[in-house]
Amino acid sequence: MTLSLQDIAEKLHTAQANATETSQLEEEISIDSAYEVQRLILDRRLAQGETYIGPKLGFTSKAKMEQMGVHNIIVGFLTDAMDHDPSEELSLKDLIHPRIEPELVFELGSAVEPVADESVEELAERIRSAVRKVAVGMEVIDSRYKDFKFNLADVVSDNTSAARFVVGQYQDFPRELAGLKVEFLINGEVVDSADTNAILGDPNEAFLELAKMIQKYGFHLPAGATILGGSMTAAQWLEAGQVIEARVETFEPLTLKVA
Ligand code: OOG
Repeated sequence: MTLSLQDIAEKLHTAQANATETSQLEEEISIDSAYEVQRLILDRRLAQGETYIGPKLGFTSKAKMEQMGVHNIIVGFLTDAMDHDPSEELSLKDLIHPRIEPELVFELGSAVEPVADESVEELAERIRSAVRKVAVGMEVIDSRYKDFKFNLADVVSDNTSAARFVVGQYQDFPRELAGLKVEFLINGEVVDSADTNAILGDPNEAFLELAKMIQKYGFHLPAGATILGGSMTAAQWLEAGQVIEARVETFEPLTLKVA
């Protein structure tokens, strides 16, 4: 049976809503079609009352590319329903097989819309200068696919596994972001470490990658948008009772308790 893009969106949306895993796509769809599926899922989430709050980048670090076997930068969407307050315990009840990863989070001061005939570098610079705040964050990813296995078209269709995110204390931007030490801890033990240059060799490059994806796929950047820059380390499985901590030099550490 060949599913239409609408059918694929429905299958993935239902898997997410019911927290049940589903099979990888049998259909060979193009990456453009996979972004179309993602938009159809966003339509469903907006129709159920969620609000779009910004884009997230994925596979901006070698650690993540190697862990998941996908070597292209991807973008997904975030909604208010994914925004978890880190002062509250995270329940795993509505998730399938969640993992967590440390990221940098940017907050836009003013909206950025692409304009005709602008170069990708110009758009990247406008995004960078619209960013007002930056924080340490953590993203909870929860692939809707069985065994957390996917190819590029699968993961783009599945809104890049986006599930939840938490944001630490915002700092003013611009500020120095390159070469800062990163530690990822579970129950007080360092389970992975990196530095912020794990993101594209310099986290400021995230704006260029985002600009490319916006010109290609039309992601919106409203005023106040939240942008996730992608994980700096491999992701870790989440389990009940854990205390997860992301530390990035010069920022307040961010802690999340799992219920
Ligand atoms: C896909 C999402 C990857 C990141 O930060 O690299 C991602 C996945 O690993 O399930 O968000």
